[in-house]
Amino acid sequence: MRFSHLSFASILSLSTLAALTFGAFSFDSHIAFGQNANYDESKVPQYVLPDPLIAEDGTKIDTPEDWKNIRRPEILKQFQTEMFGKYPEADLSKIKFEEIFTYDKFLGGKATIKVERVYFNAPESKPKMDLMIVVPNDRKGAVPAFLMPNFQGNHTTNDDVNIPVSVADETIHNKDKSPDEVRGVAKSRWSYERIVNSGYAIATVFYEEIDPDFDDGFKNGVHPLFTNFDVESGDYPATISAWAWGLSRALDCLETLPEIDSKKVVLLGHSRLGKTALWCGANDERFAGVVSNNSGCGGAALSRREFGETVKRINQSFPHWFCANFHKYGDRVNDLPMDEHELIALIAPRPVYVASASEDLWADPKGEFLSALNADPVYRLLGTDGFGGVTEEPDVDVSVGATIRYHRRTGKHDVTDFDWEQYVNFANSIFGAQK
Ligand code: GTR
Repeated sequence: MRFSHLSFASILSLSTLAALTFGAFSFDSHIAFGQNANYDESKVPQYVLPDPLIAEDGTKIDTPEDWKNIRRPEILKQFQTEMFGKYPEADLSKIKFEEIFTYDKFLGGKATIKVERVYFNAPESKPKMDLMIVVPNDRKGAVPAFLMPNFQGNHTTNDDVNIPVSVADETIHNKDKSPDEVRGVAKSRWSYERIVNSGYAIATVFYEEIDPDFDDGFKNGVHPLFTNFDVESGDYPATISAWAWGLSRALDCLETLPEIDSKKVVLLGHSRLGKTALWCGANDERFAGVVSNNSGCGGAALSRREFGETVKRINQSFPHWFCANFHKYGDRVNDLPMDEHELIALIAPRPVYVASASEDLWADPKGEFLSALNADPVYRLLGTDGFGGVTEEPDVDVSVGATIRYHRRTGKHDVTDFDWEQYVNFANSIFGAQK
């Protein structure tokens, strides 16, 4: 089956364009949005998406076995070779965990915070990351958990002064601010009360502790530890691959904690970390579910639509996120052997949630929806109910789908309590309600 954007075409309203002009900036986005980008649906080029169920040799894939043995490895290889680079390899015997902090009075005594320091190259003290875990105190046994990396440090996710400061050695965020100035600044993105009251744990880590978010030729962070890294190759593990690998190590750590049911961990990421969550979930099949929050270009949004942020633009702005081979596709996205619906398909049959925001046109909400839709045939082949019969973009603030879910929240590029309400429901649909 071939898909074209034409069947889903719609014209953006003037009010949406106005919202874009004035509303699409967020603090963790450090380039000016929108310049020279296309936001006109009628100017989306015609394209044909690669069919996830046709193998490179033209064979139709029509059994779960052929998906698993033939097509899935092909698509995974395409993403590794042409986009994110190889998935990192390193000596995992060097990874060590050390509990450095516990505090059982979080949220007025409802939850315990634990911080596990993850050394990536023990006995060296660096690089390292501090994984903060929030666990409900009224749990009866091991609880399911969310894992969501943060943009500015663990202490920015809540006002509680007891939360230890986590700071990367090199960072683009809050370089000139003291930890106390930024404590709690991102708290609106962290619905700890809702999560804990619903019976879930949540773990978080400052993403720049894994790999700093700037282009230094891959010398800092965890890159020196990768045994399959060669900067001369076109498919070296770039920075998104490094962050993804770090999140896999966070899951290794969660596996050692008796209070966490580590077979029930949902990986969640926002924006560049939404791209990371999808890529990590595609490679690391231990994650029970994946949530892409406003991941946009290089995440859930179809590259071939060239709406909002494009492959060309993202490679210019963030050359370190993707491997060198991806940079070749700026002016020829139709030559990509894959598109982003297939990144979602790599997560199948595990549940996946794609979330957009109505004013976040830079991330192309429609392109994110179409990825979810076009991953459906793979989910169905694997015996799930896929997108649950959804074919049209839903109204704003309505969560739709089944094993693949989607919503377009009213508002900007962000993570809000509305989003969290949907993610807790999503986790309940996978694991059963915890309360
Ligand atoms: C923007 C970038 C997006 C998105 C965002 C973010 O600057 O263009 O791809 O990742 O940053 O991470 O907040």
